[in-house]
Amino acid sequence: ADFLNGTRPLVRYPDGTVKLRNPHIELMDQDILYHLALGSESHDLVSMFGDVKFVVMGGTPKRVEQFAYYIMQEIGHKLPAGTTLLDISQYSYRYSMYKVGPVLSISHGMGIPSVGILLHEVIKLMYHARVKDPIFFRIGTCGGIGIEGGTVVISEEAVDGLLRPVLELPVLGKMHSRPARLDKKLTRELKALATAEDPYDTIIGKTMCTYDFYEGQGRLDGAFCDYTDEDKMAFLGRVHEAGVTNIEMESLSFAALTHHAGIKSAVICVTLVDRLKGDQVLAPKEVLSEWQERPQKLVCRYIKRYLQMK
Ligand code: R2B
Ligand code: URA
Repeated sequence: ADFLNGTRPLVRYPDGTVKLRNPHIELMDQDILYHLALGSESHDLVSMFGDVKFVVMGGTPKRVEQFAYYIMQEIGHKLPAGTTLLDISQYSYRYSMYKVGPVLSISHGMGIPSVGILLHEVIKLMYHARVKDPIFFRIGTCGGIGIEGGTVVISEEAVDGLLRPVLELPVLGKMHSRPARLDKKLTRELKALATAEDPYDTIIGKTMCTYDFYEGQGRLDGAFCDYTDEDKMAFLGRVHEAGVTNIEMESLSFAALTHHAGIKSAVICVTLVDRLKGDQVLAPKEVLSEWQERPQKLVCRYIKRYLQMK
């Protein structure tokens, strides 16, 4: 039924398990998921991860650990007495990963290269573990354009710093580009889970994804700046005009690689600053931490709804 959505390529087996668009992997004796500290022969990936349905990614190890504990409480998942959640990828010293029943919560670091490496390995993990029809979410932070701090933005599309909806990557000396598509239906379903009681807005918008936090996002407060305040405001005005509501640093890769793998995905970010009013993230840390729970709440509602429907 997912295929009726019409946009994702047919890269799954009839039972919904993830098919890899790489003929080399099945010919290998073992596949080491180096940055996850896992391997297809050293670990029984089917029994460890075969029941996964949701992969939730966020930038920092702390946030994804928090999300794991939060979702555990919300879905009533019980750990054996006296035990705590384990960071499955702790010995990678790169990313953190927690598993709570059908939910994997994984940190992706900052920027397109970091999330890209992780997605290669997590998509292969889905394949090795024979996970069926997984759904991927990114819960993140961003800068808003013309919206109040603390607003939740669900991305309908990801574009690069030149407003192009594609992820470009030089491969074997040539530029390759992949469409950065997100699941429209999933986006609408998430939006429908925002309620009038939420003391903040949840909107759908176009997300600009950049290679840098400072100059790449038109900030005046980096170590370098070769443009004026007027140049910056003209740029933000122009992208706002083109429909951009928020700016962050991973959505392009997240959208492009999940789409290429035939995996349904969504990006939900909370705005930390209105870029039309300033560049620095000034909100106190208690406020920032409450704001960062907002995308988690929305994804949690989706997961609970899904599990109740089963
Ligand atoms: C949002 O926040 C980070 C930069 O502060 C980056 O990972 C992003 O996309
Ligand atoms: N993350 C970003 O990438 N940009 C912001 O302005 C805030 C968070």
